[in-house]
Amino acid sequence: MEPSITRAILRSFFKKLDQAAELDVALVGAGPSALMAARVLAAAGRTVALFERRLAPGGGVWGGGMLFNEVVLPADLAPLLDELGVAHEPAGEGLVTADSVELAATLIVAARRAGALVFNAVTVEDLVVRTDRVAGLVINWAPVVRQQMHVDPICVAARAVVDATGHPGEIVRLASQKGGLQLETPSRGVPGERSMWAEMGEVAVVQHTGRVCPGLYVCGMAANQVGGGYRMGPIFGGMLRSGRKVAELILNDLADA
Ligand code: 48H
Repeated sequence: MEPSITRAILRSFFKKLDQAAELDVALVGAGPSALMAARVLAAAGRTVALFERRLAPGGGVWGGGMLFNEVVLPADLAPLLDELGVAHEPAGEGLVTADSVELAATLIVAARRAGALVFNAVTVEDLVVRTDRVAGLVINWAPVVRQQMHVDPICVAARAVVDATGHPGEIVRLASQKGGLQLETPSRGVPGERSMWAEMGEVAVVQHTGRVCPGLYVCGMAANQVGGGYRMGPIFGGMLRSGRKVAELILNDLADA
């Protein structure tokens, strides 16, 4: 039986990897904004994959606020939580709370069930570029990168790449520094996020979500790196809205192309 188990895993895994070799959308990171975006894009029929360096997708949701495993969301997102099946409780001031483990797990399942491929323990270490655009991702096993093994990566092509790497905003920096691409951001660079101002940060993260150069988009905390927005702490409405916004922009752009 053991050979059958091995072959079953290999066949199924390589079928997924083969599908990911040429994608409509490749998302770097699988935090809340990326998971939300992947769900919307996959539900619209696009081929989508998430590449996440950690073993567990979900990004910063699991830990709630300072490891108190609850997160806060604006009450107007209660219908979305109901649609996803995430329990929530009123918390005053137009807010609700939700169990962070339930939210993280649900966002992962929702993205998968919509048809998004998930590659965990995979680090995006570089971009595939052409003269004027981003054309794909350079990927390697996260433990290989962490151990600094001298192992060449492989690539996946994508019509749209999304930097959803959270606070570091790694991919946009790579595009401008190493890829030599001209950023369309207001500062033409990456000014970095600002200190805590929850209300402003929640709005800014959605405002700064969008295209940064042909083929490359940014969402979630990485968008605040690019736009110089405030941070907001453990309130996740902006992340979910940002993911939805980037997905809708990409769907429009791909339809026009
Ligand atoms: C593969 C990578 C790579 C790489 C990073 O940080 P995240 O949860 O992302 P967002 O932006 O959807 O959500 C941000 C939120 O969790 C948060 O931090 C908030 C609201 N902070 C507010 C505040 O004030 O602090 O997830 C990003 C994911 C992580 O899982 C990384 O491991 C992964 O991206 N990642 N994966 N290749 N090069 N870089």
